Amino acid sequence: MSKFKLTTLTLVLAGLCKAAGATPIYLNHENISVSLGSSMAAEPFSNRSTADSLASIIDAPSAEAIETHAQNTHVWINGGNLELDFDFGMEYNLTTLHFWNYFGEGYDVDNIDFNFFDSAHNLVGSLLNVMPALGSTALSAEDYALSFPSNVQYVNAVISGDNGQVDFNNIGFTGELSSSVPEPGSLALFGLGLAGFALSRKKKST
Ligand SMILES: [Ca+2]
Ligand SMILES: [Ca+2]
Repeated sequence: MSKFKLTTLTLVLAGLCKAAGATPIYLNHENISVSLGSSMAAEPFSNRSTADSLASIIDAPSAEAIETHAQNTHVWINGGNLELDFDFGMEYNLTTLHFWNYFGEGYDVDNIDFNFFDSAHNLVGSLLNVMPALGSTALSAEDYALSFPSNVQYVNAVISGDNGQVDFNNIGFTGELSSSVPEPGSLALFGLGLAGFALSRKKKST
């Protein structure tokens, strides 16, 4: 095999692996879970059960989703902070954080401290003193670019309001899987590429 062909094949392979690993994924109830942090009482929410409230935090279908503020879409703490622990199930290289805040100063979230951990629970990054903008009645997310690198499986968030009120609709994350496992589609493409490569070799040798 010539040096040129080997280089071409290596480039194709690298491209395929990169494409498979670099697909941005929106993380919500379909692929992550969220629970109350260790500082919380069992049923801290004023409007609904903990189970219903936690489900509502990660139920946005996409980062661009618009959600109307209603009893069954938002969460509310009256007189205290909300601490949450997110578990992604595996490590992601996060790129963006999305937050759907309440629309009035009397109940909205005024500060959030995020800490990010890898699968071994080592701290890999922080986003502290996030002061989200007010939402609107038909809420879209405010996006925060995350500059630290990678390998996040767990996120701890402490969410508070200046007046002891915490009210918001959703938290979401966008990231790429940290370990780039080639997907079946990419493997098939690679197989086709190999076949094509073998064919071209055969053609040229005759
Ligand atoms: Ca919601
Ligand atoms: Ca406020």
